[in-house]
Amino acid sequence: MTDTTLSYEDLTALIAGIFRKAGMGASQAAAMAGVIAAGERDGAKSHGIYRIEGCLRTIKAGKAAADAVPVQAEDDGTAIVRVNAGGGFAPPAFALAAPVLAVRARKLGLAAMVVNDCTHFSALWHEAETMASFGLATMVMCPSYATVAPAGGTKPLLGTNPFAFAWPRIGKHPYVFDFATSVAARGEIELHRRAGKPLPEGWALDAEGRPTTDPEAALAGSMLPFGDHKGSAISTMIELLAGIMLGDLTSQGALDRLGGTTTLLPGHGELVLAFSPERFAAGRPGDPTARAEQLFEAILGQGARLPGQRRALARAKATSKGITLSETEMAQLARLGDLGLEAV
Ligand code: NDP
Ligand code: PYC
Repeated sequence: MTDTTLSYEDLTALIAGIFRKAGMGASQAAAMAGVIAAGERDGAKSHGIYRIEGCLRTIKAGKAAADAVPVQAEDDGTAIVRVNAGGGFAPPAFALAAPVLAVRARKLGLAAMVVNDCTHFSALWHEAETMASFGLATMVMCPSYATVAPAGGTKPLLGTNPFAFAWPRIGKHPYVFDFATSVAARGEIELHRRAGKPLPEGWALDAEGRPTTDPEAALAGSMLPFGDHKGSAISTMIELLAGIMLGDLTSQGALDRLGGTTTLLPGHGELVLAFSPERFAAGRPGDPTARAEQLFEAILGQGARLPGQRRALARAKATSKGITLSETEMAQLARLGDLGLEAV
């Protein structure tokens, strides 16, 4: 098997071509491709190229609109910046409203982006890092589809509901954490299934509510929240804030909208909260940027690593040496590019 090594830009162009073939406009395809290529570049494979097929299947099933153009709601000058993805994917909607959110958060100290009617398939660190690049501390969250049992329960109800946070750092990769509120992302279960590997214990229950390490049984049963009642409560908070509060679907609603299948990607809303550390700290002693660096140094000083550090290293390596894909992966990209929606 011969591997192929590509630059981030070349991989982005290759993926954008696939989405163009599937009916997307140039800017939408570029936003989608950038996020997926970034997953490969940063060693975040659960949200890399393997997600493309799911996106195409969701378009083909009529559950996401390839030709949707996101629309920003009329600006009412408040802290809420609203963008409707029009039934399309989240990355083009986020790309449209991110600069507006940055200006609003700097002006008011705190502002929120509400994305409605989007299909969200990607890792959230992309959104968090983008806002940190504007010098803003950021929280991002969205529901998913009902695949996770609440702590103490045995049936899927909550989503894998990702939650990300970024703190901007001058001249350094921001402090970013980003995780599913389930023990693992569903993408990880699918990657274990494809590799024929058992799951670690404690990740999932089978359809009868018994603990399982079989990925097939886990996909048919329910995943578990991380940290028992703690992850379960954070996941529920995400259903409330980024589902119900936004007048959009919960994870159960997103699953129902798909007719109960998780082979397609879920449609719902997304919430991005951006904070200006300078505005919050104004008039108080100490510079928040310098104080944050002292905290990071203290963490590192104990031999611990910062979240986001592994991705930053993977990115640095991919930027200098390229992104390596297997022959099978390259063949699949070629097939998707040739056949478009016919491939799925
Ligand atoms: P991981 O468990 O892989 O990583 C969680 C976070 O913890 C990362 O920020 C990671 O940083 C950090 N981390 C890991 N190990 C350490 C360590 N030893 N010390 C310090 N920090 C550490 O994430 P998940 O599998 O839970 O989620 C993977 C992705 O799936 C996320 O990007 C999430 O957004 C996405 N997702 C998307 C969904 C959607 O609906 N769109 C649903 C669910 C998940 P680093 O990256 O540097 O290793
Ligand atoms: O990995 O859990 C996941 C996921 C669901 C939707 C997008 N990613």
